[in-house]
Amino acid sequence: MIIIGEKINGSIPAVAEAIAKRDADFIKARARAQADAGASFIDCCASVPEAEEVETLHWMIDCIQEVTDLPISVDSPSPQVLAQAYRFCKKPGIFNSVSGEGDKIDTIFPIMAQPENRGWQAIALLSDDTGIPKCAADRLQVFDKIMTKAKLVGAAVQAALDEGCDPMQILNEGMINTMSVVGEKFKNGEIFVPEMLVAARAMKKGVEVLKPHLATGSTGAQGKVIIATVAGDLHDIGKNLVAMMIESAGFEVVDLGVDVAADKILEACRANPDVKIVCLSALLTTTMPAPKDTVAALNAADFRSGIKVMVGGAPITQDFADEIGADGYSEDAASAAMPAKKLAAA
Ligand code: B1M
Repeated sequence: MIIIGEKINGSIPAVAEAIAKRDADFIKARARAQADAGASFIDCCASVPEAEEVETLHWMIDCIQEVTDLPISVDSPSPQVLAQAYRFCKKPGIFNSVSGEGDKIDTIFPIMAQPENRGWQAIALLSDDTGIPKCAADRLQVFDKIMTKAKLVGAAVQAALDEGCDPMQILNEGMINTMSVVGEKFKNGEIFVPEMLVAARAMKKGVEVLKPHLATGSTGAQGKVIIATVAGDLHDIGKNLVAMMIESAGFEVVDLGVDVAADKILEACRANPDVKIVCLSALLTTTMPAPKDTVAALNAADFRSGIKVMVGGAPITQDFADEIGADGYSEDAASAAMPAKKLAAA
């Protein structure tokens, strides 16, 4: 967890007084107290008229850096002020903040993109020129706009491709392995669901850049596949990669999305009588019963002899696949096409 100490802010009357009197001991004492209390960053906000802000922040940042080497969260509503004040910091800290508003992103992101500013982070507020969105979906739209501007992941993937890295290596080592780190951090309580969501969105952006280099385009000649993440499960990155690889191997893929109940899968099979394989992805130990139930429902269907069922996902094993009566299993997306081809030909 990141703790940002917010006690050095000119909107607090005692701090405003200390700033006006240039009482360095007061600011230093607050910085020290927050460091001792376990802060990861010390926020520094002047809350003075903009004309005085850079000079004031300079003085405050110097005071803080005299007593602690914690990184600083440079806090101002003005991107122009942030663009000057961050230079007073001895080590990378946080730009507090950017948002979809005005020229904030366009001012701050190019600074962060400079190689000498590696390590600087930004707090992104999910508001824009229309104000604070009323619902979560609209906030996420602002988030997407900010991430698109940041082009962080896509640019990093593109840079690796430009340097001649193998696309499969970028996917496996750069992206899937990173997701394991995200998973570990979540398990250890260091990050929470929103951070996992951000990581998932970043991964999707990266996969978009990678896709033309991994997938060769589908002819559909191998037949039709229905793919879904099982009921109760919202994880779709692995499923999407499997779909991409299978499609690339010549299959036509009907993707039913996430959290797909058995009856929906049966319905889709009836609507696609030429389907050859049903692919089920499950990521949670708690959703492992869902592929079992789905296979059972498919086994009871009159069309079962005409289709094959393949399962996969982190908690799924070959033994589990055999136990629930699935016809095929694959450990990862890269090797999913092979059993799919075999099943389609059987
Ligand atoms: Co969640 N999540 N998550 N999560 N999440 C895991 C899976 C977890 C391992 C993290 C952890 O605790 N270490 C853990 C599961 C623990 C368990 O069951 N034992 C977990 C949990 C607990 C949860 C929630 C319950 C958290 C909560 O709310 N308290 C919640 C559940 C929501 C739900 O589904 N109902 C939840 C939510 C989420 C987000 C929505 C925030 C997000 C998913 C967003 C999205 O997918 N659009 C998310 C994420 C990102 C993860 C981690 C960090 C990454 C998953 C991922 O995309 N991996 C994950 C930790 C981890 O994986 N290490 C975690 C990369 C992807 C390429 O790998 O999906 O395994 P994967 O796919 C692989 C193979 O499995 C295989 O191919 C791919 C590789 O090539 N494969 C198949 C997959 N499907 C296949 C099908 C096949 C063949 C192969 O044939 C048909």
